Amino acid sequence: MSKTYPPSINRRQLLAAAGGVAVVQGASGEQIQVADSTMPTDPTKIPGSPATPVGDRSPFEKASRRVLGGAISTTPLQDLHGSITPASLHFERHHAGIPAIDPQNYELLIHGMVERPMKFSLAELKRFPATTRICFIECSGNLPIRANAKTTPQSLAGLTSQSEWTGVSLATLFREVGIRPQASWFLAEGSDAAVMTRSIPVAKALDDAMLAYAQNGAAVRPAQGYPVRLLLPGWEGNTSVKWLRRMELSDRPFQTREETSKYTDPLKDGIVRQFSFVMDARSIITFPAYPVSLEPGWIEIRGLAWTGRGHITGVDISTDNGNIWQPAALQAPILPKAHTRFRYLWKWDGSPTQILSRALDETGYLQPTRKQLEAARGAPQGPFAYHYNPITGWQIEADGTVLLAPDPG
Ligand SMILES: Nc1nc2c(c(=O)[nH]1)N[C@H]1C(S)=C(S)[C@@H](COP(=O)(O)O)O[C@H]1N2
Ligand SMILES: [Mo]
Repeated sequence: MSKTYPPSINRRQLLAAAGGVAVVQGASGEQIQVADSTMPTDPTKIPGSPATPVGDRSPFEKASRRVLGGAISTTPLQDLHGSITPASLHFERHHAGIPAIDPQNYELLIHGMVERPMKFSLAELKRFPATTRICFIECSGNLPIRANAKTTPQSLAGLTSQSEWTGVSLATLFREVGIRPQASWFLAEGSDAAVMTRSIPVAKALDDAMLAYAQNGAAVRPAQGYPVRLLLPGWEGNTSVKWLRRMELSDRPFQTREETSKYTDPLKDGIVRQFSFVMDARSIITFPAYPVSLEPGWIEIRGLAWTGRGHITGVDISTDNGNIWQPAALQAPILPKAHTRFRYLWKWDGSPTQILSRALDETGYLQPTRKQLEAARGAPQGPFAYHYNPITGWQIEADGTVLLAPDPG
């Protein structure tokens, strides 16, 4: 379904309205009186529906995840505002389905190189001092390489979502069990049928890792790891093990399937990168994007930028195929390891062009072009690539059609 922007009569052009008649400004500045279809309808005298224990969205709202083959669903980035992803639209990635876990029977074991191996119930975890933070989770495979021109932001980058997570910091739990000085890695194991396991450096645990039992103020959703998931802010989604059942401390990584046969990145000359945990800076313009179609005039270019290394410090926009770059405005609060919304006001004159965005983070890392990325890492292999974050953008045709930009160099 394609929508046209800007709409022919918009709020800005509405000068006055009274008694069902509105005065609007015509294309050449003249004032026109029209029957006012832009005014709200009269308040009804018929009482509306009653209060309910759990709310639903308006039946007119259609934003939805796109389900790909049952094990993946993507967030409709183009339909969201602000920076929080509603839990019901958080992307999903599970290797063997969503297990049904009764929180009454939930137990977490921490053992290995610790003074006091311990099991924690959910209620015990909730008794520890709580911590809350907003951050994104992004799958490291968040870019279909063979995307065609009719690709939406959701298809291009819908494997990233953001929540406010609440739980207990891993440092607190590791103090409780008394991790030994030699313990430098730990295994995180899920209780799903995939028994997802990853080795994580203890340094990350002591830095900012947490066990999350709440998402956007409510219990973590089943798809996101109910009742408890590991949360490693800024690191590839795969390491945030869901339905967490066990953590084992060790003095070395465990070399699990998910870090040997998968989640490694081929580099040039047959070398493979392992334990590439941190997500690099990336940005995406979510409006305008396929499938909207534009009319010449003022347009607010909107999108999201994020980096696993800390704060986004800038987003540059080019509206001329990458020749000139101008800074976009960033929406506060700008949080570390979090989706940051950007906006850029642009007057489209009707000529075909490409609009592009590139993110800059606090370490000075600038989102690379595809050529720069491939010069450093080699071309991606297979239909998906991990940690593949080149500059992307949108091609705007003379008739206002918006398509994925073929290759913004
Ligand atoms: N136990 C378990 N944890 C898991 C997975 C899984 O299949 N099983 N998938 C991982 C992958 S690949 C990603 S990208 C994130 C996705 O988190 P989400 O589904 O909450 O978006 O969870 C990770 N944690
Ligand atoms: Mo993933």
